[in-house]
Amino acid sequence: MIKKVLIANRGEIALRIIRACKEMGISTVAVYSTVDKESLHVKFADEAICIGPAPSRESYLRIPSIISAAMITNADAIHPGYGFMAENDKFVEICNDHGITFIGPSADAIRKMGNKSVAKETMRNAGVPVVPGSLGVVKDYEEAKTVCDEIGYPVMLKAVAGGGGKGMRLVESPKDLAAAFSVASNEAEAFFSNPDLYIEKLVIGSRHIEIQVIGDKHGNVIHLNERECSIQRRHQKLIEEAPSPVVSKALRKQMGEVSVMGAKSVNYYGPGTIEYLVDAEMNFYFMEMNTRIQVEHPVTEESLGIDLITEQILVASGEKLRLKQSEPKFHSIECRINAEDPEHNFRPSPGRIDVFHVPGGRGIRTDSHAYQGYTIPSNYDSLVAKLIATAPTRKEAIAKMYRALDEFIIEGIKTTIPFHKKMMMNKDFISGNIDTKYLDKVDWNSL
Ligand code: MV4
Repeated sequence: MIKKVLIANRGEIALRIIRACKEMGISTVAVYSTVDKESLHVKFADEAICIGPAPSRESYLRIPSIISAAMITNADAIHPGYGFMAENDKFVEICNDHGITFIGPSADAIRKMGNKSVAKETMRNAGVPVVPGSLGVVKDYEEAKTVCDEIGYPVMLKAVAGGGGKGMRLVESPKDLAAAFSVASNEAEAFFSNPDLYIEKLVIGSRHIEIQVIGDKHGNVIHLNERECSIQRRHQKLIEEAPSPVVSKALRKQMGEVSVMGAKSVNYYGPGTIEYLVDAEMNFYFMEMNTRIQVEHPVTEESLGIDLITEQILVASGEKLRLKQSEPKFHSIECRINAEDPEHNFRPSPGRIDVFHVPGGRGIRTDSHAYQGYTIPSNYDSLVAKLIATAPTRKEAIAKMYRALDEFIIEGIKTTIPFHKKMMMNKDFISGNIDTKYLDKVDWNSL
């Protein structure tokens, strides 16, 4: 059993992991950059080690510093949270080489899912529906032309090393293909040091619905239903919920079953998420697999009454899965409260929080590393808090969320609270009539 965990992350997720460890009787080691010295994850961990200056490259992304911190403190495991080291297969191998348990999937599973074209082929072979397109990488314009003429326009050129909306390009007609192919390939080389592209037919009017899976090291994998994540802006999710207002029991079963098959095909263990595009006819297509715990994991937890981080640590230490697959028991919604000004195009608004009053009451959960007097640094993401409202029905969860947003008082910085209050009153949101283009005319070429 794991006795001491180093948390290779910051912010709310670091605190979330520390809380789970404490409840499990596991010691915790926080790492932090100089600007994060006053953050709650540092204050609440049993030990804390400074690993460098503010830029992530020199701290949270610096492998030797993280491994040294784990060795010095005798940590037997590292939890990567999300972002930073979470999907770095080399980091997993380095942990293994040092006898440190990486709390997450194998390096091999991360590598397979990290290459989006390999991931797609792997999923297709496992019986997961995929968007029609090229079989693997398209090596040049000639080959691209053949594929596109066959599947028909519009098409999406996607970087195999991309993901999360990075490295995609829409091509509306054959005359644009040659230029788009070379630009996309050059950009992919510049951004990801890998020029390889694959091609898909454009799926229109789509929703983003994802399936949570979890596996153990004994080959067991289950799914924990879906999350609806269609309220996004520039590929940043703002609202997530579980279950989706549009997924039937039958569709949930079907999406869940193929997701389990897909995860099993890469011997997946730990929590993971399989993302799907779902079109207006409720056809679903594999997009990508996230081989980490995600920001929005709390809505799955609250809809089922479980603790995913606890289960993640248990399976990492070799225990058999003890969760049982089951239908959602509650409806849970998460609003991401970011230090951004929704009235000015969501521009970042870091700075000192002068007033911080957190809402409470039945069915309300606030995951946050912030407090009154804390300064949101400008070096990292802008997440200040995740507000999660849970109730028996979606209608009640929305009403509860509105009430909690109204109680949430943050002064000193601008936040996305006013945006969320509008959304909770929006008739399209209330009716569940939302797709991924709801918030922005999709800027397909933004990298
Ligand atoms: C697509 C698509 C339409 N057709 N692929 C964006 C994130 C990345 N994981 C894949 N993405 C998309 N891939 C095909 N063939 C539309 C998107 C997309 C999107 C997907 C989910 C949520 C929001 C989105 C916003 C814009 C584009």
